[in-house]
Amino acid sequence: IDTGAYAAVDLGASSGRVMVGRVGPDRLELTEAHRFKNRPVRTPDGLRWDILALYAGVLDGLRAAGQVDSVGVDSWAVDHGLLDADGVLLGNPVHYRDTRTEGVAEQVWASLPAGELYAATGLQYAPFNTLYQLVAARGTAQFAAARRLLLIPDLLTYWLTGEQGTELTNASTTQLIDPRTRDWSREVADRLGIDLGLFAPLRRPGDTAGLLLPEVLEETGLAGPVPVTAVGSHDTASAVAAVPASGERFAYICTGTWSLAGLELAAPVLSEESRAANFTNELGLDGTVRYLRNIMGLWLLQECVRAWGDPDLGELLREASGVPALRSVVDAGDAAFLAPGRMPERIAEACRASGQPVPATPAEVTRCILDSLALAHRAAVEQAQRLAGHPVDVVHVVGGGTRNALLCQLTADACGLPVVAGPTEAAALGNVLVQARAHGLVGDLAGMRGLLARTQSLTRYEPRGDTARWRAAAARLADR
Ligand code: LFR
Repeated sequence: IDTGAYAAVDLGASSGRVMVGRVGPDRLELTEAHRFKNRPVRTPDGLRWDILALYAGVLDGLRAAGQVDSVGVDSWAVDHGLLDADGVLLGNPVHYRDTRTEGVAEQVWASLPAGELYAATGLQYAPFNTLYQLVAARGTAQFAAARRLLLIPDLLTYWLTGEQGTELTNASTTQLIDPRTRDWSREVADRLGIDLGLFAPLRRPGDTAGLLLPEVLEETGLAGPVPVTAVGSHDTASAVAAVPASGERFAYICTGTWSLAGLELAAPVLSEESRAANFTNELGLDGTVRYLRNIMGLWLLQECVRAWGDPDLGELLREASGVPALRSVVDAGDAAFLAPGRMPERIAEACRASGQPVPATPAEVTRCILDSLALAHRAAVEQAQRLAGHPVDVVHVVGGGTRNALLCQLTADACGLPVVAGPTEAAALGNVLVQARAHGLVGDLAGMRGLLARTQSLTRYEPRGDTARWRAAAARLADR
């Protein structure tokens, strides 16, 4: 056989989808079988993922997908479910934007200084890293009853197959993995009193995770056996795998709710300078390191659009393109924008506090957000090259933000580099390609990328002059 069909379950912060990828020697086609909303729920206990609704969406999607050769699951990182001694889920997984981790990092650093933690794990500071979530959960009745922790894709894989594992790329976002050995950091776990026995054994992209259970086959109408293949289960790992680059001199920006901007490296960068710049060393496919920075991304715009009662996005972007550039910018890397709610007000406050004109209309706020994102992209791409000693000639933009032509053009302008935008469904494509590879249909990472470059539609944006203006704006922002 020289073609295969693979179902990619790809869960994002605002929607989930099940895509079917058909792969052959010169063929890579992706169709959407099912898309469903991911609607987090605020209860008196905090912000929670509606995991059963997500799982129901996965089952509906597999039914709609029809017969496939394998299934792979990816989602956002760090979050997890806790299971009791019988393997039963203890409550709804906590959302990484929940406030329970406020102040926890400082508490952790008192026993394990931030510098040592970075040297051991290479992970950027983010309040929601699994490590801080675990420390926040300590002392709760739920945590006392927990015998196993499964990251979101691993939890869904467990429900689909009955098998427990911890996929490596996503495990690297827990802040309990040493990026040099690509294995658990016993030292960090011991010093913080975290029992690594909570975690199921590591598995790597390409490993077989199990077979769909009889009740899943019945529910979805699929004929067994259907294997579930471990993929880069961190959505960003799958998206980076699907960057259609050739060679090594490229930066990438995975856009969506977040912008994840950086480089693919052969080894982690664990310097103090890198820590101060808040770059992370997450693990990618085939021994690679995803050296990148988390930028708030289109979350800023999504939250404004929600506050404005969902106006037409196309119209809003058209108007925003007519607003003068760089009038006011905010730090799109600032964790102050992490929590949901009141986003237009919070952006206005940030502009006022820094003595800039306060954007008034939705078009002005939108322009402020896109200029700010472009500047944050510029800073990340520029600093990553410097800190890693790894120069680039092109910036690949993948993910949902590729649909936003204004953002792509502004990113090219700000970086002073050509932007190649696409594919949009990068995470699903990376997921599919790792499954296809496990079944012998594509070669190494370079082979996967070659296939993407030949089959996917990509748009190129050349930088438009005026780099001095962006440089000056970047310097202003850095000085604040
Ligand atoms: C993107 C992403 C980022 C991660 C954030 C929270 O979807 O996976 O890589 O930092 O979500 O999990």
